[in-house]
Amino acid sequence: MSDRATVLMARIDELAKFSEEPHRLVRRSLTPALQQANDLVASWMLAAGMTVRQDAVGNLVGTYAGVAGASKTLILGSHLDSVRDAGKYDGPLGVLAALACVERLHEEGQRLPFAVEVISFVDEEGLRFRTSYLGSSALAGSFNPSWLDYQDEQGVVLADALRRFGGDPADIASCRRNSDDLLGYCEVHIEQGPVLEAEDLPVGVVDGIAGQDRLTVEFTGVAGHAGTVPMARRHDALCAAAELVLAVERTGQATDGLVATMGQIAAEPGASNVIPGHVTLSLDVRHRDDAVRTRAVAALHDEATAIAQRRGVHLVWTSMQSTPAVPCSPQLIGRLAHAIEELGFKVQHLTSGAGHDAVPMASLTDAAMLFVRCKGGISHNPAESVRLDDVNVSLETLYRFVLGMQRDMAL
Ligand code: HGY
Ligand code: MN
Ligand code: MN
Repeated sequence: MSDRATVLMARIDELAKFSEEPHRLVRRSLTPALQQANDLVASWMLAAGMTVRQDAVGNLVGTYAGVAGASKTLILGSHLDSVRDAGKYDGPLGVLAALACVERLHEEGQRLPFAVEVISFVDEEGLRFRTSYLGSSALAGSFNPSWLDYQDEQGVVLADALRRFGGDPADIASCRRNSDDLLGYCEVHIEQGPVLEAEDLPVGVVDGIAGQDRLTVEFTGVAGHAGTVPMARRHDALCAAAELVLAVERTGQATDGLVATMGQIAAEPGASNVIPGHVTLSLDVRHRDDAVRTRAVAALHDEATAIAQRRGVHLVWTSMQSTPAVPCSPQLIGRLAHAIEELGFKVQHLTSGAGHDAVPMASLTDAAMLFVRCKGGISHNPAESVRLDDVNVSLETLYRFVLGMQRDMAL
């Protein structure tokens, strides 16, 4: 067992201390907590012989130069932002695995015929502004300028948060990368599912990533006195929302391979003796087949419209972001599979229901993901955990994958 895995696990614990809340891990994008995490990772990058910068959209970018004249770059990375009450491996495992790979190259005095970049993308989860992939979208050229006007729960506008973070909303175009300059992108990530544990395998290769729609749904009814408005005369926005939540669950259950979730809800004015006049919900719909997902979203919109009409409330249905399902690169999948076989493990292929920065990156360059077994498949939960020996296998796999890129370039 290399002590790189042990070092990585200790670093995971150090990063987990950077949170916006004292008793649970919440590290939203463009916050001081994320800056602290970026600064610590940047110090490790510098010690590994990398140059370090934060780009205009807030991505942390470490570069390990190739041999003189190297013109291409292999990007490795993941994200350091988190969901609310998060586990500590979702994202940081990938950033630190990429860093460990470069540290090994540096310690062995290796320079490759290409540069290796380690990127911690600024907002993969989308917790703060409800749009995921802000950082990787900027690299891919798919950053939507309208996102700059999005506000967080405290009313902070994304553009202002970005400026405070040291970014430059007017210069996001400078983050865009040229596909011709890239060899590919590879991300190590916890599986966040049960397959590797069921197969008793440490790692697996991702064939494709499901598409997802993220929406905001608002019902506006009539606030009123809980003690005086007769039930038959109410336009209760929360009851309308409750009907939709169960309709979303029914649609997910009835459609093979579809997952649909309403994870956030806010009822206003939020008093026990006031009939809720306004409710805002989030809606997250995913499937590996874009047509199935699109049909499901349309059907749920129809259902929400019917509920609103029946209850005499007003509906606002807003798509925040829609990202297609993406296949991973067969070539890079093959390289990851080869590295796994060299280590003596069966190659397990997986589809990812979770979204990742590899989604926008797949529109820019060949993209691949290596999944690492996680206990019970649990994620987006403080109980998230991985085994040291599995982390060790992932580091060895990634290192062999990177050297394999060199070998193939020499051919
Ligand atoms: O929501 C997701 O799939 C990822 O965790 N951002
Ligand atoms: Mn993640
Ligand atoms: Mn996540």
